[in-house]
Amino acid sequence: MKRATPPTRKSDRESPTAGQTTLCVKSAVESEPVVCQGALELMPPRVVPFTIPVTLLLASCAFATSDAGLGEGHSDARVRADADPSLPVADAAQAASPDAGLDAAVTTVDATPPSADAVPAVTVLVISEIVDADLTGGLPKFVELTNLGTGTLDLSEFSIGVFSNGSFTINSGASTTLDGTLAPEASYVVSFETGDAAGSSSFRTVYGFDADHLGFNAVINGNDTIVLFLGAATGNGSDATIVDIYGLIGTDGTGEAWEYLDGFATRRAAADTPSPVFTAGDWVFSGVSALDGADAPGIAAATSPGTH
Ligand SMILES: [Ca+2]
Ligand SMILES: [Ca+2]
Ligand SMILES: [Ca+2]
Repeated sequence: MKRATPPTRKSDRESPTAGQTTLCVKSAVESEPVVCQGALELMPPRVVPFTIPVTLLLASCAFATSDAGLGEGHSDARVRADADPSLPVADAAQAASPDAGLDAAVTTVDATPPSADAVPAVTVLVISEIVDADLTGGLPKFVELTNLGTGTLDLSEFSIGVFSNGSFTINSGASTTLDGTLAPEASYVVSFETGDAAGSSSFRTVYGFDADHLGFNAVINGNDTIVLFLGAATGNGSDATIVDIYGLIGTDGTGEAWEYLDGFATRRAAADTPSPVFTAGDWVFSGVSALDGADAPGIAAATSPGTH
């Protein structure tokens, strides 16, 4: 007896042919995994069929509403030349319902926002020294940055945010953008001295020169976390990328190994890679009160702004 041939959906019947770069996005049964099917044409004449979970490609595809030649519920998608299969899903809802949001003639789905691993490879800017001394006003206070890469950096792309006393949000609500450029192996000093100015500051009294960046409020005093961002950050800093960090966000440094009250911390030379995760072993700590009562020459001898 002749057996009935089970019905097949159009996309199941169609075999990829040479010259096609079409992906068929199936949505007939919600419980079924959504896949892209099609063929990549390798200049002639080889054709390599493939089946890829669409969840890996949605972030990289440009979708069009053209259903020509396709059944109801199908859409035409073309792989962009710069498609990167490693990109995560941009919108889980879109993955669950492939036709959602396809009203426009062409909809490009953006990739997820930048994260820590999106920092350009050339960015090797690190926090290299933290100082909170003990002259009047608890000064000088500074953060030193060092370019450990091989290219000159545009510092206007970076900012510093302070998370005070265990806070989860940036002091004063926003990070402070830097300025100027920084050559390879050079260091840049940010002075935290309220009201300081070129030629006049506790920093200059101690070291004999001005810091590269003046005017930060004196908001660090030993228990505060300092974050170097790529981009300008607000709130909890999630709108920018953490390049490097000293301390832990949400942790009061009092009593922690990294506390620098009336003291300092110096990054080890071997710790030559910025990281959004703080590693205490990357640092040498003076310990609390190491600069208690130290005069200007004593502070200058123990610390080294501008040199890593
Ligand atoms: Ca101090
Ligand atoms: Ca503090
Ligand atoms: Ca230094």
